[in-house]
Formats: sequence, C-alpha cells, structure tokens
Amino acid sequence: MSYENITTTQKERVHYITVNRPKQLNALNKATIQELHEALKSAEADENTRVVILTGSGEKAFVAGADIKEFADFDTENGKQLAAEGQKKLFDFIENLSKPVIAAVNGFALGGGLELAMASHIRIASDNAKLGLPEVSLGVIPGYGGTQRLSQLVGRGKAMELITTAGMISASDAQNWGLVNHVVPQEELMALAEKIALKICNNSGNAIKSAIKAVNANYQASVNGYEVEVAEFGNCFGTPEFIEGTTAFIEKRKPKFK
Ligand code: CO8
Repeated sequence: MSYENITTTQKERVHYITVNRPKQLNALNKATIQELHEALKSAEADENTRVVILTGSGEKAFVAGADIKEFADFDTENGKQLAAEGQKKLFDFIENLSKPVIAAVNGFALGGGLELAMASHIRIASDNAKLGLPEVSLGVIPGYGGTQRLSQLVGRGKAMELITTAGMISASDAQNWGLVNHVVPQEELMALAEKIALKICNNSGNAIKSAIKAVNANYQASVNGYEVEVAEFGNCFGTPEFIEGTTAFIEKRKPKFK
C-alpha cells in the first residue's frame, strides 16, 4: 500500500513505520492517524512481522503533537470526535496490538507525539529528545490518552507537574522518571531499537501476545488482571510454540519459533 504521510519498510521480521511530515515536525493530522492505523493493522496481520519500530523522519522530531492547524477552529463536538477517533484508531490500537511496538523517539515528542510514544510498548530516546504535554498552553488538555498513560508511567505527582506546567523534559530526565527505558546518541538510536527488536524475535510470538494482554489488563478498570494472567498462562500450554520452547530447553538447544 502507498502512503502520503508515513513510510514503511520490512527488514526480516521487523516492520518499520516512520511518520513522514518533516515540514510539520511530523505532526499528526487525521490522514496520518488513518495511515498509521492501516500500517499497524497490516503489520498485525502479516505473519512475517514480529515487532514494529515506530519513529519520526528527520533529526528534529519524533512527532511534535496533533496538527494544531487542523483542529484550531473545532468546536466541542468536533474536538470530542477527533479525540475519540484518534484514541480508537491509533493510541488504544497500538497499546492492544498483539506485537510489540518500540517507539524510537528521535527528537521532540510533544502532545500527541508523547501520547503516541506512551501508547507504544517500549520507549527509547535519542539524547536530543524533548518530551512534554504542552496542551494546556494551547487551552486544551491531552486528548489522546496522555492524562491516563503519563500517570501510569511516571506517577500522579510528576504527571501533574508536566501537564500543568506544559513543560518539556530532557531525554535523560525522561529516563530518570521511567518514561523512556534507554537514551543513546541519535546515530545509535535505530541500532538500539533493532537490537531490542531482534531479542523479541527470538521468543514465542504467541506467548508475547498473551503477555501484552495480561500486562495491559492491569490498567483496565473492569478487568481483573490476575484472572487474565491465569487464562492467558493456560492458553499457552499445548501450543506448538510452548512445545518447541520447553522441548528446546530439555534438549539444551535454542528454540526455533516459526
Ligand atoms: N501542529 C502543526 N504544525 C506544527 C506542529 C504541530 N503540533 N508543531 C510544529 N509545527 C510546524 C510549525 O507550525 C512550523 O511550520 P511553518 O514552518 O509552516 O510555520 C514547522 O512545524 C516547524 O516548527 P517551528 O518553526 O515551530 O520549529 P521550532 O524549532 O521553532 O520549534 C517546537 C519546535 C518547539 C516543537 C514547536 O514547533 C512547537 O512548539 N510545536 C507545537 C508543539 C505542541 O504544542 N504540541 C502539542 C499539540 S496539541 C496535541 O498534541 C493535542 C493532542 C490531543 C489532541 C486530541 C484531539 C483534539
């Protein structure tokens, strides 16, 4: 499929998605959200894909937020619809994808950009990255899950400070806060993302899918995460990947998962 606002490539079992609107610092307009949705849906369906790496084009920005010019004249109903649709098509969609998504944060991750990184399963950043939720400086609040996911990742106190000050933090502060897992020089960012992706590829895709579901269950109010864990644990037994994984251990060899 051809896209206007993103690029995609496949290298072995890793699928790369790059937001490609460098003139707008990769800001997310509706069309980009739709294309990201399509690309992620294809990656989910593609048997060859085991992990997705998501990044932004250029050296300045991962994603500098939702496209402010697109929503500047929206009213309440338009605003609600934009947020609800975006959450469903992209942010919740990523969080619930059965394959891990690694956000390689290569510069500004602001507003919807930080929300995109936070919806991803793993976040790493280049040392020039700046992260923040500046929405209150525009007269709105984070609308793509930021008020919820930032609190989950860094705790309520730090989330309140970052959101109410509309400030930006450095990559190293983000690492200290637990918002990103690793920080490296920009030229090493993709190599690190690939290293993590390849480690993931060595493991059972079926078990990873169950693990994502169980971890996410902790953050769903109406769901008992321990019950989901028990159910998903049980579902792994007897699967071809379970048989391969346990047999390989007993035979003292590395497992070969399809
Ligand atoms: N939307 C649209 N265009 C943008 C955005 C954006 N978020 N960010 C940057 N751009 C554009 C600029 O307008 C500029 O375009 P032009 O050259 O045509 O004027 C170009 O990108 C380059 O930007 P700057 O000249 O501003 O570059 P600087 O290096 O001076 O500054 C910054 C870089 C600090 C990143 C600055 O661009 C900035 O502050 N950007 C906005 C950041 C922001 O506020 N993000 C949050 C947006 S709101 C949001 O994400 C809400 C999410 C929830 C929405 C829910 C649905 C409503």
